[in-house]
Amino acid sequence: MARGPAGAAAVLGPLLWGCALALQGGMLYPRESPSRERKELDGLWSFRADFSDNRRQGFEQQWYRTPLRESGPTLDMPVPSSFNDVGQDGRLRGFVGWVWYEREVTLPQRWTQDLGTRVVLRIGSAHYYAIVWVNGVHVAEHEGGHLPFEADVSKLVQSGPLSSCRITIAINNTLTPHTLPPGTILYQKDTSKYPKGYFVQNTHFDFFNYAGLHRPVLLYTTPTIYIDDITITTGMDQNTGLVNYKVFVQGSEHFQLEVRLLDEEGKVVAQGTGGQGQLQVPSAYLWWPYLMHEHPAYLYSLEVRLTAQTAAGPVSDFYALPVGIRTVAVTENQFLINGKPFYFHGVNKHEDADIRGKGFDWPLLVKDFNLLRWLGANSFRTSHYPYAEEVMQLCDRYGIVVIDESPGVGIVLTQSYSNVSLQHHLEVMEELVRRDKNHPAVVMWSVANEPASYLKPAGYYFKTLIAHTKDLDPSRPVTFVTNSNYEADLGAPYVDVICVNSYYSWYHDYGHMEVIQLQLATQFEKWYRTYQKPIIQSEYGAETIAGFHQDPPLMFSEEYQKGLLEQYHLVLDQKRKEYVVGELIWNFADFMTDQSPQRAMGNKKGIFTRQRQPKGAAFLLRERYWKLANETRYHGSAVKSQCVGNSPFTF
Ligand code: BDP
Repeated sequence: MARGPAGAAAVLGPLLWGCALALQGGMLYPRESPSRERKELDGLWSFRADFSDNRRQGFEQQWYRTPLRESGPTLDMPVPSSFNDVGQDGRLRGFVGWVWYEREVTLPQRWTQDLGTRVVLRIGSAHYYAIVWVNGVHVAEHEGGHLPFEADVSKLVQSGPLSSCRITIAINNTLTPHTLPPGTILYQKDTSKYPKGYFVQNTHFDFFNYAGLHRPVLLYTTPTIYIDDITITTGMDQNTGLVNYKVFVQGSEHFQLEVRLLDEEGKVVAQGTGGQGQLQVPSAYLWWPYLMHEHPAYLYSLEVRLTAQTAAGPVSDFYALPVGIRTVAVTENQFLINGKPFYFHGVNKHEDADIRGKGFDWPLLVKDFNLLRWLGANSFRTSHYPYAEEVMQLCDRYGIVVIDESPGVGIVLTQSYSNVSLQHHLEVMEELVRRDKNHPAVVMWSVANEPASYLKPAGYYFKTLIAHTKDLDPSRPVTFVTNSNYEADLGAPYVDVICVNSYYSWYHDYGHMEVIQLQLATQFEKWYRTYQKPIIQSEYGAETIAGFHQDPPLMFSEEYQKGLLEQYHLVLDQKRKEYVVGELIWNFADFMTDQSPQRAMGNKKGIFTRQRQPKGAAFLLRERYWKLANETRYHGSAVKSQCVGNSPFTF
C-alpha cells in the first residue's frame, strides 16, 4: 500500500518542502543497484556540423531517419568533449548552429525483452539546445547546456526484434537574449565588408562558448515501478542528527517503502518506513568542511527499498543516496555551518582544459581536487554555471564547500529581463535545485553573476527569482554575485549574503596597487552599512602570464599578481574580524575566452596555468589558506570526540 504522500507525488511530480515544482519527475543520479543497471555511452560518436547557410539542412533532409553516414560525410567525435578544439578545421572551432551526434548501441537482451524493465537515456549536458531521436523517433528536447535531462525509451527499444538502437542528438549552441547565458547574433549586412549571410555570436561573458556533449551520456534501467526522487534535509537537536526524507515513486500508487541509514562502517543507525519521515541519529557524526575538523565530510548512506505487488509478481527497486548531516545558517555578519562560523577561503573555477574544452574528464577532475587540497582551499563557486554531478559528488566526499551558481551570467540587456527570460531562469533554478538539493557540500545558491542589477526591471526579476529559489529550498541561503554599486543595486535587498566582485588596480587605476587598500575598505564599509549582511569577496585577481617576471612589479608579471593579492589580503584580514565571511580568488586556473585584444590566448588570471602548473601566486595563497585554516578550524568538544569518520583527508 502507498503510504505518506508518495501517491499524490506520482501525479504532481516531486515537491520540495511546501512548493510545487513545474518540473515533472526527479533527476536522481543513475547509480547501479541490485535493481538498476547502467551502460555508459562515452567514446567515439559520429558527428557532422551543418554548415548549410540556414543551418537547417539536417532537418530538411531528416538526418535522424537513417544512419548519419548515409546522409553525408561524418567525423569521429569523442564524448564527453567540446567539439571545438579536437579538429583541424578552423570553421568548426567557432561554429555556431546545429551539430549532429550519433551512436549505435547494442543492448542486453533483458533490456529489450523484459517489459518490467524501464530503459532511460540520460544526457549529462548538451550545450545549448538539444533534440534527441532514438531509431528516428523524437524522444526529448531540452534547453540549457549545464543540466541533465532524460527520456524513457523503453517502448522504443522493446517494440521490435532489434537488440540495438541508434541515438541521434542535434545540438545548437546559439545564444539569444532569452537563453541562459544570454547572447546575441549580430548579422553584418554591409556586403562591401562582409560576405553574404555573415554573422557572429556575441556574448557578455568572457569564457569561450564551448559546445557539444560535455558530460557522460548513458542508458540505465529501473523497474517500471521505481524510486523517482528523494529529498533530504538535515538538522541537529543537541547531539542527535535529524534526517528528514521524502521519497517519490512513479509507476504505481500501491507500494511499500523502507529506508535505512548506514554509517561509514555499514552499520544501520536509523530506519523508517513510508514516503516521508524523520530519522533520528543519536550521537551523529556531522558533515564538516575540509580543514574545519579532523574528520571532514562524514557521509552516511540512505538506502531506500521499494516493494510492490503486480499482476506479474513482486517488484522491488533499490537506491542508495550519500547523506551528510549538517546545518547552514546566516546571521547579520556570519556564515554558520553546524552552528560555527565558516570562512570561505577558496577559488572560482571553470570547466575548462586543453583540447576537451568543457568536456568532463576524470584525470583533470582528480588533479583539480588534489590542487585544491594542496592549496588549503575549503570552497569554490561554480562560476558561471552548474558543474558536472561527479564534481559535486567529490565535493561531498572531500568536504569542499560549494556556492552553486546558475548559468545566469552576462544578463545585461533589457530584453534579458523580460518575462520570457525570467520564466526560463525560474525553470533553470528548478532544474538546478532538483539535481543538487541533496549535496551537503552545497551551502548556497547563486542565481546569477554580475547582472546589470541597476536596470529598472532587475528589482522585480531578482525578487521573484530569489523568492522562488527559497521556496524550492528553504534550507539554504541565496545570493547573486554583483559588481555594481551598492546604492544602485536593485537585487541586493533580496539576497542573504552579499557577494561582490572587484578588480581594483586591474580594470580601474591599473598599475596602481597603492589604491587597493583604500578602495577595498570603502567597498566593504558601504555595502555593510547599507545592508548589514555578511559579505564575500567573490572575485579579485590579476591577469598574469606564467613566467613573466618584473620587479618592481608591472602588470601581467607574476610579481604584480602576488603584490595585488597581498594588498587585498591586508584589508580582508581586518574586515573578516567584522562581517567579511569569505574570499574566492579569480581564478583557479587560466581558461579559454573568445578572441579579443584584451586576452592573450584566454583569461590568464589563474593562479595555476591552464595545464594546472602553479604561478608564484599559488604559493602565496597556499600559505595564506593554511594559516586561515588553522585560525578558523573548529576545536569543538562534543562532536569532535565522537567522530571516527574514515575520511583519508585529514590534516
Ligand atoms: C569578472 C567576471 C568573470 C571574468 C572576470 C575577468 O565575473 O567572469 O572572467 O571579470 O575579466 O567581472 O577576468
